[in-house]
Amino acid sequence: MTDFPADFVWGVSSAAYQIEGAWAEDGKGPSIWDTFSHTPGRVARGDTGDVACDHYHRYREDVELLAGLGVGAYRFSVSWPRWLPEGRGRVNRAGRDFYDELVDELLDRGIEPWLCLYHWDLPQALQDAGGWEARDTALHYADYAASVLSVLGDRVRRVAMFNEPNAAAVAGYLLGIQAPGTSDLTSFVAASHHLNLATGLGLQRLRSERSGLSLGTIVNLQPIVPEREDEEDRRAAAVLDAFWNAHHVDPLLYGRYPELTAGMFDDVIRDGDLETIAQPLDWFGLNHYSHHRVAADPASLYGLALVPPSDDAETTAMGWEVVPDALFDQLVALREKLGGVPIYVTENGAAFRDRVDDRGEVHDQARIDYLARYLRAVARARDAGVDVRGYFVWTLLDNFEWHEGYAKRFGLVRVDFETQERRPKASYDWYRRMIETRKIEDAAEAA
Ligand code: IFM
Repeated sequence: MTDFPADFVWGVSSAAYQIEGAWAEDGKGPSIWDTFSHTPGRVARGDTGDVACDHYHRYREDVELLAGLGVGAYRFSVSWPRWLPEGRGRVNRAGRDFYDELVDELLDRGIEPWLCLYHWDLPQALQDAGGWEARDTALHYADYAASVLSVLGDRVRRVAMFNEPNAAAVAGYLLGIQAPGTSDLTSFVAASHHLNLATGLGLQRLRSERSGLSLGTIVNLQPIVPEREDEEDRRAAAVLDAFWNAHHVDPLLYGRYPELTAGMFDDVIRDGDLETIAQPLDWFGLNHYSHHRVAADPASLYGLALVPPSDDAETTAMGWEVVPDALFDQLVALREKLGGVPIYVTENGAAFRDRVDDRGEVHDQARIDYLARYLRAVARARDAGVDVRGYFVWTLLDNFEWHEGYAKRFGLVRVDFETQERRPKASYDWYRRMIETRKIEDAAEAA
């Protein structure tokens, strides 16, 4: 049985700060992640993205790995401060040339570039002016988007406005565990709204300036499960569902915030904002890994607490429960919301404690199993009528996993961070075969 059609898009995803390194080279300005990771105590073991996978210098080798994998698509993000060191105004020629060459290299190898305009590395200069709490940041974002596409738009068709604005808002402004490290409800609400406003303004701007682009945006959606079926836990789940999922879906699709939390936004919404945000999308990107369990807890921040998976639950090295059915459920639920907008799974994957054997090889069967099971959930959703048109593994290379540093490895390719040697894991061969055959069973047998 063929599980996926010939035109199904197979890809991998990455993010600038997680792989590029060269943090202060060739005119790049600092980002909030440079500042955050250079602040003692913010990132595990004091890791920073200063060098990361040194992709800035080794991108040709990495494109070679992509070509060997046989992917038809590669999602990468542009570092805003590499393009515009001050966040606005002057374009950094070397930064622009880097992405220009990357795009050409991909196209030369028959790989479609999927360009994401924002994967969390806001220019520090804009943070100094208020970051996402400031409305002007959304206006600067639209200018930045237009600048990037005025150069790359002759070769790049697929553009994602944002990667996971919800994670940027929750982790960066509510929990303060990621850059810029703020933990405040008012800041969170303002940042959430301005991220949405930027999405709408960016979509409007690109549509008005260029034809032929395929514009979408990417949200990390995880079903929220109440620990107990009582009123308190159900309410806690509804709050988290609004904060995490609905704040970055409902305004885009319906031009409103969810009823439960809409009142929080009264002070930041200006006339016309919701209409600006609710722009048509050519596609929707779903990043998905697991679900969250939540319980009411009056003693915790915002009256709710995440419940860790039980001891006997199957988990990844991130402590995330392995629940392929949650991806199926999420896709089915999205179909209802999106109407006819096609879906791409723009991230799915797993960190495991990979073992390197005597020959330097990594037989990461756990990752292969995870990917195969989640892909079955995608195939089931397609059979159930959900219009899923592509799947991107997170990620090609082991890389800088944000506040967790380098210890959490998600890659299909092992990176030795001392030498920068890249070595494909067994999952790389598995995914290559999966792409070749489009049959999950065949691919699993080959592993
Ligand atoms: O590494 C991240 C990525 O940057 C955004 N989505 C989740 C991944 C794994 O945590």
